[in-house]
Amino acid sequence: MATLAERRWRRWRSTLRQLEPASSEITPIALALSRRRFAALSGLALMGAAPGLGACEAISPESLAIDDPQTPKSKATSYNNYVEFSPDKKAVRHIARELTMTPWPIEITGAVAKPLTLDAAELGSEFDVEQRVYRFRCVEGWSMVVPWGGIPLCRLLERAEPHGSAKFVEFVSLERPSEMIGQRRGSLDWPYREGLTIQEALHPLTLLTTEMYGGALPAQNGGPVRIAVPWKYGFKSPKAVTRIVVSATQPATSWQSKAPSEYGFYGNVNPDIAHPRWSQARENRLGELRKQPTLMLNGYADAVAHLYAGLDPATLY
Ligand SMILES: Nc1nc2c(c(=O)[nH]1)N[C@H]1C(S)=C(S)[C@@H](COP(=O)(O)O)O[C@H]1N2
Ligand SMILES: [Mo]
Repeated sequence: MATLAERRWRRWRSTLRQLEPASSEITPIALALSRRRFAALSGLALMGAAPGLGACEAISPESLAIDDPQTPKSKATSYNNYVEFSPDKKAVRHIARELTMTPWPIEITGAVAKPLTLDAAELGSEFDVEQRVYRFRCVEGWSMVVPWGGIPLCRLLERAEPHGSAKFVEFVSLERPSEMIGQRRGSLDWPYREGLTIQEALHPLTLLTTEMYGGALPAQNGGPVRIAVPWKYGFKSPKAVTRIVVSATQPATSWQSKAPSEYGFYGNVNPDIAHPRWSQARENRLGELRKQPTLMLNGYADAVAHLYAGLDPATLY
């Protein structure tokens, strides 16, 4: 009997074969950056092609344009998954108002030559803030289209100079039960933790997000700083990030630890692979009555499918 993970992997493998025939493995950072396959695959502009570590690829704005109408701000900021505050999506924004967002130190540490700590308030003066309209798909079946503003995560990572052994990046959210009243309950093992492979973390679509709809990121949406990874289910976009840890080993993540058969480490959007309890083929945009088809890798397959050829069968969902 094939396990659930094996069955899921088989379906992923056949999907990926169609999308991208060549194979790659999780590689050390230097090799990942030398590949430069992202630009070739997606037709995205490759700028500042410095050799070796620290070359962050840029994305041309045209390649990011999407036809989908933006979700009204009132919807995107009033229906929130944020277990640190409440399991009630409509209550989150009221409770999250209590969160003190200054000061907000963000530490980049672990397998890096130059660990650094920055305050969220300094990010906008230290780095260029880019505007990105992304699709966002929750694993529960609702979705939205949001104009975020933020800094490509690779810009921060390059400043910290990851070691050649770096293979993963872990994100640790705030733990402050005095304000985050949901943390007084053991619904998750606090703090909320998420993670990406180093290639995913360095991918130019991965955004350290500080703005939404042209203003500061509200507390209920993860302010002052969250991650946005548009080709993955929403739980892979952690809110209230305070620590970014580069490591050689795969970090344990909150949802995977809680329900490993339901939420994998990768969490990639795939309409062909059902959640054990519901189909993922369709989604409901916030504010819309009808459901619409979910796109492979949330519509970002051309840009990211190459990241997933040849991965460990047991983990790719
Ligand atoms: N720290 C933290 N990050 C989190 C969550 C959470 O509960 N805590 N929920 C995740 C889930 S399941 C989703 S769908 C999105 C929701 O983001 P939104 O409220 O901005 O729509 O945040 C993700 N990031
Ligand atoms: Mo979610």
